[in-house]
Formats: sequence, C-alpha cells, structure tokens
Amino acid sequence: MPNYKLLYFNVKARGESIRLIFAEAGIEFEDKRVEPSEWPEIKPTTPFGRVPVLYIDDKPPLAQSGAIAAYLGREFGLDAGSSLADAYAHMLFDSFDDFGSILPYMEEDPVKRKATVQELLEKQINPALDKMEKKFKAGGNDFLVGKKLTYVDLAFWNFCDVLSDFDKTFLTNFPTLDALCKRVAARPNIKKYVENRP
Ligand SMILES: N[C@@H](CCC(=O)N[C@@H](CS)C(=O)NCC(=O)O)C(=O)O
Repeated sequence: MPNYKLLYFNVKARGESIRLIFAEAGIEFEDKRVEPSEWPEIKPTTPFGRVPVLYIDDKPPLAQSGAIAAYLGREFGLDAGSSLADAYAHMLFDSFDDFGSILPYMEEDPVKRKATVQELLEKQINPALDKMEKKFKAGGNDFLVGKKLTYVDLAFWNFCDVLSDFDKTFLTNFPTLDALCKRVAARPNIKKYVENRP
C-alpha cells in the first residue's frame, strides 16, 4: 500500500469526501489540515494553488477532488464497476461539488444566510434532488450508482452533512435520498470516523 498524504483545510467541504473514502476503506493516510496562517506558503507548492491535493509516495501530486475520489474509489473497490457507471458516479460527484461550492460559507448575517440558502434550495438544489429522488426510487438500487456503495455515496453524504449545517430539513421531501444518507452514516467505519473527527 502506498503512503498517502492528503492536503486540505480543517473543514468538511471538498476534502472531507476524500477523508470519508479513506475512512470507509479503513486505509491509513496522513491527514494534513492546513491552517489559514500556513496557506500562503503552501499554496504555491500545490499544482494549481488549491486543495485538496493527494500525495501518493513520490509520484507527482494529484489535485482536483473528483480525480482524487475516482482514483481512490478504484483503488479501494469503491468504484462503480464499469466505465459508464464510473462516469455517472463522477458526474454526480462533480454536481454535488457544484452545489457545495455555492453555499454562503462566508455570510455571517444569519438573515441573509438563511435567505440565500432558501433561494439556492428552491431554484437550484431542490429541483436537482427531486429528479434524483424519483430516478433513485424508480431504479430500486441501494446506492446512487447501483447495488454497491461507491465513493459518490460518501460524497453525497458529505454534501448532505454540509448542507444540513445551513438547513436541517432540506431532505424531508426526499425520503429515499434521506434513507440513503442514513444508511451511509450507519456504516461502522463512517460512524466511527464521524464520531471522532476533529
Ligand atoms: N475544482 C477544485 C476546486 C478546489 C478549490 O477551489 N479548493 C479551495 C478549498 S475548497 C481552495 O483551495 N481555496 C483556497 C485558494 O483558492 O487559495 C477541486 O474540486 O478540487
């Protein structure tokens, strides 16, 4: 097994999906959580000036959360099993990333924050979740891309976890997706990781 080092900030967001993949697979990695004060010095050492970045032994660093997640998913048997199914997994991963990246993390005014989240939910996130809910329910699978857990189920759980910090009730209209989130959260390695995470 290679030595893995993950560079990310001490927040949930993007890098957390990668940490969840390691946790589910039970694979050790160095979890380097960059402090804001360290970032100006570290940033120019990364391939594109952004994190997450995964260092795998002495190979060139691997940036972009989707590329890292797809790679680790494949390495740890958390892929979807075919090129097309993996492409759907990657599609969903990037879409959760798109939605995750528009949340108002920096808005400190609670009224404005709530209003922004409501608008994002109504105009962008809920319509997408509604389609996913219907498709997922009709497909009758246990997980987003088939019958087995893949890295994108972990990314979905992370997305829901982050979004629930803004709105606790957004999943109530999507019972099948809500059940999926609960199934992921109940997995022993995920439960243990979440209970102990910084
Ligand atoms: N598309 C990239 C986006 C990476 C990204 O924007 N990372 C943010 C943190 S979530 C970052 O590094 N921000 C610090 C900066 O841009 O200086 C990915 O999915 O990894």
